[in-house]
Amino acid sequence: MTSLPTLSPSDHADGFKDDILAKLTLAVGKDPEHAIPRDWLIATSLAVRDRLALQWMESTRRIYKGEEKRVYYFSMEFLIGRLLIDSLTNLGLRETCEQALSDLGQSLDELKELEHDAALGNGGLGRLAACFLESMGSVGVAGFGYGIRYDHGLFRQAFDDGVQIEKPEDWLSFGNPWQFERPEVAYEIGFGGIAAGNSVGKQRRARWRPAKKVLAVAFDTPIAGWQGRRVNTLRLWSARSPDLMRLKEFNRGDYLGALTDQAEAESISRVLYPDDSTEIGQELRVKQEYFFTSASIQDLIRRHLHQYPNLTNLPDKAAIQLNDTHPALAVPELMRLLVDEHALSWKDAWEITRGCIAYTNHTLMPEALESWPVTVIERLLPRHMQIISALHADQMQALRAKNVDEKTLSEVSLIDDRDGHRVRMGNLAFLGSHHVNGVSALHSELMKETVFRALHQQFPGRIVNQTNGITPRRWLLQCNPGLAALVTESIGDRWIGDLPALEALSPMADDAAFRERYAAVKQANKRALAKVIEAEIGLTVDPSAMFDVQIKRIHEYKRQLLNILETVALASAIRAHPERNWQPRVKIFGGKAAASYHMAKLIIKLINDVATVINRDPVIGDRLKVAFLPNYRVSLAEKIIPAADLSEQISTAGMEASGTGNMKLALNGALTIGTLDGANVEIKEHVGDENIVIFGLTAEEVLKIREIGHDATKTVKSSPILREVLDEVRTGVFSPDNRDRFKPLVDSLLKHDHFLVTADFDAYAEAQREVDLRYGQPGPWYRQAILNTAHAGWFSSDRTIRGYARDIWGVPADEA
Ligand code: 26Q
Repeated sequence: MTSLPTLSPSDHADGFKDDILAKLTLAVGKDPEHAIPRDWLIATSLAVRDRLALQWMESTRRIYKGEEKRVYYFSMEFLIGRLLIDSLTNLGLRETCEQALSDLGQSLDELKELEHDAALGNGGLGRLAACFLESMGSVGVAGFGYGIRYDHGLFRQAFDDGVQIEKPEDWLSFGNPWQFERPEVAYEIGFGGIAAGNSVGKQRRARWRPAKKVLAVAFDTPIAGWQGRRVNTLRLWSARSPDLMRLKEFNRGDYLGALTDQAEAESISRVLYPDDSTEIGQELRVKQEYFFTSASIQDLIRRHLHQYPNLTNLPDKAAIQLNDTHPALAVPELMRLLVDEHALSWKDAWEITRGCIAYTNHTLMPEALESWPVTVIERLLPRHMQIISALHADQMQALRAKNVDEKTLSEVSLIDDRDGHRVRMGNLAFLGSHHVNGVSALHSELMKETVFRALHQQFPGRIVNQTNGITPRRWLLQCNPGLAALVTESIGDRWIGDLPALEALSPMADDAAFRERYAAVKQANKRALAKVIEAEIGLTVDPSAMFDVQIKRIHEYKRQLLNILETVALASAIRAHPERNWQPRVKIFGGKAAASYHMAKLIIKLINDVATVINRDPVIGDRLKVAFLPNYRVSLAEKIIPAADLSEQISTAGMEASGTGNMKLALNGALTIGTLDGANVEIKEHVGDENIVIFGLTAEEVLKIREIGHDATKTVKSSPILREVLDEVRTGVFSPDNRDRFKPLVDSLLKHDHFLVTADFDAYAEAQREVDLRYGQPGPWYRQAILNTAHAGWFSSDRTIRGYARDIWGVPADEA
């Protein structure tokens, strides 16, 4: 069948050149003479898309013919970033395209910067979904991503006098060359109305007559796996009103009235919710969740029935993975379709549902576990509430028959009857799944001991672990071409599809010549980042200083506060003894706070204010600089990560489910300073105790301290350095314009310190001095940096996907 031509690069480049010119004229409608860079970008993307489409058709046909089991990854978020370099790399066309563009007087390096990030996600969970799609293609799993095509992705972050300002994001404003609109693939999604005739006989069949309907229209994006072996589909749903502009009203002259229905329907896919920490418009969030879940299930059922006579073999042909509880309505929706629409018995329907669905948990924090008021579900989805109630009754009956105690019953219940009645989405997802997984070894164990303790006892073996991973294509090959080239020259290119092959670099960690070349790559990356810092915030930094990086969402549990407080302490120490041999550092921060997360926004302001004071202190000079880069996003991560020397992974132990930035930074040769939390534990095991700096309380100690109550005031009293730092912050040293600005921050730290910042402060400061000592010896430093790269291979998302394929989905995957 169709395969990529393997012509010599220049011949190939000629063909590519013609294609780009054809796209520019015929699709973009521009004369090359007058085309602006963005026109060239679109023309190039369309030429790449053609090549992608051919491979895509082939993959789709192969899946269909082979009757392969399909994996459906349901996720509210896909944090894709840019696609041009990704597609070019995976199709093996990057150099060809570079050549073609340069023949046309254009530069791929410049054009690629014009592509908007597809920022359809908040952070780790969304980026994981994107890495998984790419890895499924790379290891030969027939994967489909299902999600929402938000008109507006995650807000853009700007700083106004150091305060975070949220600006609307508009990734579609210049069109999206990667998508294929499928107006013919559309499903009706109902809301409200009544569900009549529950428990018709034993089968509990019913008829739901929704009061309102919204259309879900499909948009497909092809996602290429490594070497284009397989191109999978990301199908995102966009909301439309089914009766465009209610013609009757329109004809009667009520133009605005006719448009309101349309506006209301379309609001469902208008904007991505920024994080869970906000008091959100609950109804709209539930509508979004049901909207994409229902459309996706209808779609996969239609596809199944196109190929097979009925739905009894659905679990053999379709695996549904729920990315957190956001799509947990898949459980009652699949039940509803099987029982009400396809006339299966309740019992058979339940077996099929549980046979298809599996659920990934990403958080243990009680406040982040989703639950919705029964009243809201009843109003929006009356039939689903009936089904949830019936499942609840079944579960209670089965457990009572086993004489399970009342405490366990209330823990495993689908309905929380404490503060008003609420549906617990975690328990619903757990009950409706054949497997439930955590995302790091520690996290999966803690799931069994905390949130899902009782459910784990009732269903032993259901919880499994699948430690997260990252795709080596984006997070080494594409973002760090210098290091990728050095690695390939040294050990060949096998690592790209088999990351553990990096292990072959280990012996070279002791080779002085190799170290120097590795160091030269890092230096070049740091010079490039220094330029970005200069351009973005006008700060000049010395590329030979240690680049110390904390990039992630701003959250109290991630403890950016710990980092900035220690920075304040370091600044004081430098000021007191400028004559000492200080190890120069640049503290680099990046990350967004949810718009209504007051404390997180205050931490951003504090970091920026501390930066202002430190950066202009002539006594401190180049010994310490602080740079908070605005609008952290995938494309900025791709510039920071290759330039990092030190990776800050300092969450309160037991709170970070896994982390994935920690893996990206280690792979690119940054040393981790971190707590024994999430996947840091496994990173330590892989890179070796001597190539990581661990400090602070363990998860077990955290649980214990919280039980007896942590006395922050006492801790601060016994730490003179911390006391001085907090005094400075509280008395307005960094906020001369408003001396009380950070008082609430310090007061809350002294009163609650829920995240144990004070408890870990001294240990953290000591660990930082250990890092300084190590950085002062370039030989040993680069040795450990190289060993981090060499030993990080296990954290490939290819490994993770093979794990899911084997333990959860029951589908074959290619060996490396
Ligand atoms: C929930 C309800 C209403 C509105 C928003 C939300 C919501 C949105 C996003 C809840 C959670 C999220 C995102 C969670 C997330 O990114 N978790 C991270 O997942 C990563 C991948 O497994 C882990 O590595 C991180 O440790 C975890 O924090």
